[in-house]
Amino acid sequence: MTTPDVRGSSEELGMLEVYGAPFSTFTRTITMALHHLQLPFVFRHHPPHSSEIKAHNPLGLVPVLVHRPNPLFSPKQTSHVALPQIVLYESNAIRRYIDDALSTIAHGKGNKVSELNPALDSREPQALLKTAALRASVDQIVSIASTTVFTALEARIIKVRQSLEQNKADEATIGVAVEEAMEGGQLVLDLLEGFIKENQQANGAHGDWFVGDDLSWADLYVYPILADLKSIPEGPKLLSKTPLVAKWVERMEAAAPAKATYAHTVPDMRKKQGAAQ
Ligand SMILES: N[C@@H](CCC(=O)N[C@@H](CS)C(=O)NCC(=O)O)C(=O)O
Repeated sequence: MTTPDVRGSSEELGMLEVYGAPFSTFTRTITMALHHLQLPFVFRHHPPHSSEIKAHNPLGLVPVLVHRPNPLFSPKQTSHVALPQIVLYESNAIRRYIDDALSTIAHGKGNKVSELNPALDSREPQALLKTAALRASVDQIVSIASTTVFTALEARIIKVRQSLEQNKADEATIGVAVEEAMEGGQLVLDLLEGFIKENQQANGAHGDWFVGDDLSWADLYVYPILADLKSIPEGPKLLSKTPLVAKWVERMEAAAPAKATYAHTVPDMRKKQGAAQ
């Protein structure tokens, strides 16, 4: 995973650190968002439950975001009152902080990047309802990705295969071990296919994303899981039945935030190890 040059930190932003592991899908969601917003951060590579993570998150889970609004090295510190360091864990809390604080700073810096939520249009009731529903759809997919999709694909298929491979199990054994979970995997991919289809029907050529006409948190929560899925033999089998999702994965993997966060992910490590794809 690339670490943008810390000298890119600005006085308005201070210093951002993400503690986590590149193989962690929740970590990748957050680092992809920061890359998209062109906000420089330092990546602190530590596995879940390590002492470095537990020092910030009693649950030991990654990612953790640390924001020092007034870094000691800031050459032009104007405030005499040092702002407290902000430590956040649970990607959803980090997401809110990025939306409410960091995204605003990114736009203040003149970064030409889109927001990660559809804008709320409150000029008239109909527009308000429509745009509020779109924003709620982003939250709906984020919630589904964090629970149902993560469990069905990451916990029941990807992690099972990875751990059996580590124990030198043969393909037949792995096939039997994940067989039952394949049906659940297909169900969640069908669900995701339905979201993209619905968005394409609503937005035509612009419906290439999960919600609305641009990249949103919905895409950033689903993508790391599907990137992992695509890198194991079960992935192409499942994705061949959901062509819209398969195309969306291709579009996402070609985008800058996915490329910037690829190193040391599950797909990267499998490729380097020559593991079954
Ligand atoms: N609800 C948490 C979930 C974070 C999470 O489960 N992270 C995984 C890595 S993707 C982890 O730390 N796993 C270690 C464990 O479950 O013990 C969030 O949204 O941040």
